[in-house]
Amino acid sequence: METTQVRAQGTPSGRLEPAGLGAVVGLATGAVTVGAAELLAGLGQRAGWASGTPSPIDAVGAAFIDRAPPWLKDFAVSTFGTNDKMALYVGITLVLVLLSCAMGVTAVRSRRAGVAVLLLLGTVAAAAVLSRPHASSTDLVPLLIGVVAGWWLLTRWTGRFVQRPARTGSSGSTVASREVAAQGRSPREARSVSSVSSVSRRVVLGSGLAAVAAGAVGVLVGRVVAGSVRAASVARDAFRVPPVARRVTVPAGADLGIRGVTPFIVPNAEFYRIDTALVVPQVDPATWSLRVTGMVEREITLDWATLLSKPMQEAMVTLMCVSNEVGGTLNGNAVWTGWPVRELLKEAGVRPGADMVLSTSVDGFTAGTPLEAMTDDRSTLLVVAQNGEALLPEHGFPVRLVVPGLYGYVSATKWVSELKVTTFADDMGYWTPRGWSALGPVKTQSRIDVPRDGDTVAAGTVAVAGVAWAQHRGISGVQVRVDSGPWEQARLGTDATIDAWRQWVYEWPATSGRHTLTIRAIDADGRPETDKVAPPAPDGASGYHSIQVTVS
Ligand SMILES: Nc1nc2c(c(=O)[nH]1)N[C@H]1C(S)=C(S)[C@@H](COP(=O)(O)O)O[C@H]1N2
Ligand SMILES: [Mo]
Repeated sequence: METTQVRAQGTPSGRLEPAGLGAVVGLATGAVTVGAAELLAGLGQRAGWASGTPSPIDAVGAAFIDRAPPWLKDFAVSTFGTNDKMALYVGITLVLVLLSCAMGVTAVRSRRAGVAVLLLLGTVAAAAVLSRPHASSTDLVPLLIGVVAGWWLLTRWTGRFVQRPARTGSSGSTVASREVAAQGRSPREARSVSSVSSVSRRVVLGSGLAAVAAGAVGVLVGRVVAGSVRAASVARDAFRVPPVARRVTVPAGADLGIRGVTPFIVPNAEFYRIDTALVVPQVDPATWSLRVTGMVEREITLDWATLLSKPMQEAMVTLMCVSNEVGGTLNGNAVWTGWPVRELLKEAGVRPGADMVLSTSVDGFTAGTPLEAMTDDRSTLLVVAQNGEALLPEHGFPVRLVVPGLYGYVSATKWVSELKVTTFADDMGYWTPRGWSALGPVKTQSRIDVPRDGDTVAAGTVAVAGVAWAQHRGISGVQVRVDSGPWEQARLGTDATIDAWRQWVYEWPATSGRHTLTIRAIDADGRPETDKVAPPAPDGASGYHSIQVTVS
């Protein structure tokens, strides 16, 4: 009977080897498990019963990021830049595909061992889900259901497509083993593996593909549903920037208007993004609050309405990532609107002995900022708007910190939910135990935006231009050196504030040949940036930015 069916569906030789069958069964199982879990996780986030990170992919990815050594973060950011999260997703997918195949191949040999692999992977994912901030046991429900679905499929398929070796000698000649024997293999070989039953390759591949497709749809729908958590996006759309008591304006000539140079004010949609959040936290301002805790006279809980009722200020501040390589673009300048943190700390009353404020994000990220930078007269703000618009979700909606003069990893907490007044002796920000310096003042640096490294330009006057920064100290000069010639002064854009970068341009009389262009910035105290070459870790890259161009 089965033989006829097979012949009718495909060529007699159209069967899968046990390994191939195992791979298909494994992929199908993996896809159904993950697809079901991701779909339910998305629904759970949308419906609001999930409190932490119910998506096993996101939980494993986030747990991985938290455990990644500094060199790996460095490598990821320098290789993939702000696409580092996409790279992680691709990596997770590849690993899942490999592990699923291995699980299936195991299951074809021993169903029990296959199920054991599935349960082991499920346990690892469960541990990741439970390790995320705000995790609750309900976050495990999607994964549990996914694993049960996978278990069912794995058992059913290995039962259907794989014939167990018979227990007694007499019934050893199953349909399948006769089939395999008919294929020219010895009966011994047919008995040694749990033999593959006579289902055509087409049936197996067809149902395998259907399962993988169903799993992929589950993942996609789950992500779309989770990404559109309504309360947060509705509130963001409805947000109007509150009236501002102190405004800043961009002085004429701050932007030199040179093609190819980073705009003096970077549009929000183009602003660099760096964070450990694999999934952008969706924070509903109605439920958001900021707690001030630790070494204070009185703890304060600040809600959204109260924050918006405070006298708001604008400040122009260039944000800067410590992972930026020399010549890199992990920085951006914007006008931020917010309420000064020192006013909030004044209300709370800082107790003597404190020297640090540990800010915490809803996703568990923390930054340790020197207390001084939060209480002195600089424009350290609890920010609600960037360039006159609500913060984008990926830049910290509804509220983030911006502190002039410090790298983002020790200051610029997005989705901020707590400020703990404490000491460097007692507390550490997220990156400090991961190999980064506890203190992160921005280093004086400069970058050539045009021409680009490797460009060919025409002889004559060439505009060499870019940006220079020394946040909270200010830039007083930029110098350009052609090959090993003398340092020449570049022309600077108008100074807006010591907290922002300055554009610069040097009209280079370019002569034909290959040339090296090197620049250095001078801060407002007259100190040139260091030529000492250093990698980003532990406290920021340094060394002159230099490019090669050919003049034709
Ligand atoms: N919650 C949270 N805030 C964070 C981070 C983070 O990982 N999580 N990264 C910091 C770092 S390292 C930088 S450089 C800035 C980047 O801010 P942006 O993404 O708005 O440019 O955010 C800071 N705030
Ligand atoms: Mo950063």
